[in-house]
Amino acid sequence: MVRVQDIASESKDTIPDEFVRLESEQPAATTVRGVTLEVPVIDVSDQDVDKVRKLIVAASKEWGMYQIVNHGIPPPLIAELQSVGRQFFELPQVEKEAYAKPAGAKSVEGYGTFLQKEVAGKKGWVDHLFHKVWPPSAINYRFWPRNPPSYRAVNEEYTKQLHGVVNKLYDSLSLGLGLKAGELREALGGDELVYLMKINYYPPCPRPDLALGVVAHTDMSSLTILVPNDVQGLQACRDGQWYDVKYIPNALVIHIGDQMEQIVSNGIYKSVLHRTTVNKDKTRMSWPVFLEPPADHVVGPHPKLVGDKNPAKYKTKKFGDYCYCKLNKIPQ
Ligand SMILES: O=C(O)CCC(=O)C(=O)O
Repeated sequence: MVRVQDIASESKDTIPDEFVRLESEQPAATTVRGVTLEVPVIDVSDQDVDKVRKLIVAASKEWGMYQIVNHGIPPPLIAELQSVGRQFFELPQVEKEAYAKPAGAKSVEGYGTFLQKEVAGKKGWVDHLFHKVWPPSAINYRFWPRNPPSYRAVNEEYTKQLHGVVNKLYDSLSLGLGLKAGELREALGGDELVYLMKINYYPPCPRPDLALGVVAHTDMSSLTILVPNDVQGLQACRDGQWYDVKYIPNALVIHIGDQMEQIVSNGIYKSVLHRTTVNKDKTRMSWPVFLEPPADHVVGPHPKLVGDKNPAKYKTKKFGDYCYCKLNKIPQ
């Protein structure tokens, strides 16, 4: 299997054709320059909890994306998470291939390239590693790197610290819909809610004007909590235009995903359309954790949010079926 990392190391001035995006997608032609999109930045340590909740709810309705600062996850832990992930991707290719997603596997877990079936056979300039980090019953350590040796301890500690942030966000979003604090989390899987870690590795690209990392998409998750490195690359779509999202050291980027928008909130919250660009000289990396219902968990508009005046706008179905349709571009 050829990885983008290999292609990048052999590409000096040009890139293979399959990485040249259609003109309608090329970042140079489609990015609004001179403007960094000011997605809301929310200080979640503010003692005024009502104010914080209202900011989270408003940002989830209007933007579907925001950054949270002073979230309580120690910056040295975030730096360690980045360091162990980077060390994995810097291992010799043969070592990384030991973690490759097995051919034909149903789960996305493992080291891989080219996840999506793309328009016109185009490819994204990115390799990735997926593995579940929570709940313990869902973890398959076969996909957790054993090298560097601290990889597991660091990821376990990050996951432990993430619970507080996750619960705070779900509770705020639940109250924002007029539900009780725990109800939204319960509707999305409760204690079985899956935390799926992904590491994106975007090697330097000689033609960042023509290529994309991850193509435009909304996440299938309910929420995504993302740590980027300091190389600019995340873009959000707002009113049909693409904008760079400002990098803020140690902030967590929050995306509202499809399960939150379409399913549980019946369209009240908005999932964000986003994509990533790549850099000519630097490696960009990111660590999204997708918060997903278990595959056989049935998700639909929350019964308390639908009625005669508010008919359900989305079908109720198993999360696994939702993903199958989305990945294979079958109408939901
Ligand atoms: O790298 C990023 O900042 C975003 C990654 C992303 O959207 C994804 O992996 O689905």
